Amino acid sequence: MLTFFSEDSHLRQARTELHDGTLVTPFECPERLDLVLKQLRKSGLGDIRASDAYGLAPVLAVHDKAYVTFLANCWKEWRVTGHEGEAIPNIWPARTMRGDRIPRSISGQLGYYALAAETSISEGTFEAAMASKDAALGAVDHTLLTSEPSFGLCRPPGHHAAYDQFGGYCFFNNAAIAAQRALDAGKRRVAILDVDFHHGNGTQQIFYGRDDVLFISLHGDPDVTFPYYLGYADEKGEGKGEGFNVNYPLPPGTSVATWMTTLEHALAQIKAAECECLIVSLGVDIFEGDPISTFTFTSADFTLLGERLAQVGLPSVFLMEGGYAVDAIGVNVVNVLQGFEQALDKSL
Ligand code: SP5
Ligand code: ZN
Repeated sequence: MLTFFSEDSHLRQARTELHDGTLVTPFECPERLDLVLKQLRKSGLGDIRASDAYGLAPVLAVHDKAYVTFLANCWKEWRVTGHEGEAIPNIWPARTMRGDRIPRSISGQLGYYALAAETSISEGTFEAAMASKDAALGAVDHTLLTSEPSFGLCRPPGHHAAYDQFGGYCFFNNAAIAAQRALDAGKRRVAILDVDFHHGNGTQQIFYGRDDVLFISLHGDPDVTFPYYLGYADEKGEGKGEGFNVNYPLPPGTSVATWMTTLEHALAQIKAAECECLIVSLGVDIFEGDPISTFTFTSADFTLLGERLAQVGLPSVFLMEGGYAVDAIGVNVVNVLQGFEQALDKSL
């Protein structure tokens, strides 16, 4: 399996994350990339290719233009207006305020375009977000051309990024960008299966009114887990998108047996919807050792997940999302991809 990746993904080097009331070094750190790359090389899974630069057109196919402009300019504007630290929102158009105006001030814009405050904007953030979606696009293009599976080593991750909002360490929604690419290349319906510990609120929001993308997510119950305000089981899509959004919220400590049984339900939906391509939002923060999550996958369980996904029998693209137990991140990601490849080989 080929991996697509851009060195510029290293350019996001934020120093601050608002966590439990203090500013800490972000969990979503550049070492994550290097550790996955190291394990990919060691595993012999396949070549690692530098992805092409695709520019902004595929981003603008799923994101708001003014939002993209905000991201491109935010760091510079924050600096020239005399701020000391990294750009962190501290006020929002909350329920009792106006949401119909975008303030001129960068502080006002930050709150307008943010859905969470843990994700600081820093020098290089926009450039890294561009690199990340290029990895996703390189991967999906390879799979569209060859029907072979591929891995987009995306960083920063994408699934929390909505049409015009960043947060949850995400800026551009890489899975949404890739799914739209597949549709534009002629696929009639694409499934996005989100296995990250957190609900993929951004992906859900982008496709909520559409029937050409089936979004299915297994995640920590938002009643007690980030992102709290989306990801409940009664969110099923709207208008012609009704029935094309499926959420499986699961309680903290959910066993792997229960998770895998839930996956069977998810895969049955993908089959029933006659999807022509599978995009996996691959967060390995379902690992038992993850520092911010509460699921119980062992490294060996990730192999079983990859094997099961191969049996779906669709052209498949894996895109990196979360996973913060850095010591194990390489093994956990590579186990999914190797499990997938080995099961494919067996089925031939
Ligand atoms: C892509 C992705 O996985 N983003 C996750 C963003 C999570 N951000 C907030 C996490 C808050 C975690 N609180 C856990 C408290 C543990 N002491
Ligand atoms: Zn996550």
